[in-house]
Amino acid sequence: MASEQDKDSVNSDDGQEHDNDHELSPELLIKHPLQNTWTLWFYKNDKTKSWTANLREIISFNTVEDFWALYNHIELASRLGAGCDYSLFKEGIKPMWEDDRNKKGGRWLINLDKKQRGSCLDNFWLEVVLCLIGESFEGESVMVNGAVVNVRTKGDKLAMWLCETKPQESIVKIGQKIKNRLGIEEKVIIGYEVHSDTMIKHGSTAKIRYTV
Ligand code: MGP
Repeated sequence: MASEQDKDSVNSDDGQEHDNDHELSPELLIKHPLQNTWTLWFYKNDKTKSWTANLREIISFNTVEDFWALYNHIELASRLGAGCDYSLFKEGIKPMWEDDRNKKGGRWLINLDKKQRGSCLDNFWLEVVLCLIGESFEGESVMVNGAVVNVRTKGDKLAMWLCETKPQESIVKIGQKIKNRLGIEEKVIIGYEVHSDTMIKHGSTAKIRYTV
């Protein structure tokens, strides 16, 4: 007959007995929920296809643990090919101007110079993503739809997409928060563009509505 001690012990492959007495606390078993479910999208620059056909929905997550599992599994932005994008948006919002929740909105745009791919791009993108999933914009978080990183030979870009263009006060507050969180120097000015302007821009810059 097995003794009490035998019942609480497990023989592993190595023939040694391991104590099975301690149950894992719920804190270790339960994943930490995020306030929103987020979807990662990937854009691969294939010139034979349309912009929309190049955009792929990858996966959605709604816990801290699932976010880190995903983040650790995918390539860093700096290692993506030229012309590729990552987008992270609230579930149900497509990372495109045409989506109903983007239509009236715009983006805070951070243009990086070529040297910054090595020094800033990955840290900035991670910080932007953590701002999103951590709902770092307090009362203004509801205005935030998602963010995009564009990997481009001419200079990479990061953008935070918002659902509105007004009120100015809220938009500017979000812009300031991004600037602070990324540690962007005061003298570096970033601008807010409205998607309806970006769509019809000629050349590389659209009309800037607000700056911080
Ligand atoms: P881009 O990928 O945002 O920037 O837009 P890129 O490659 O740096 O180019 P630049 O023009 O800003 O210098 C490139 C092109 O992709 C746009 O001109 C559109 O043709 C297309 N495109 C980009 N976005 C974000 C959208 C979108 O939301 N909807 C559609 N239909 N096309 C888009």
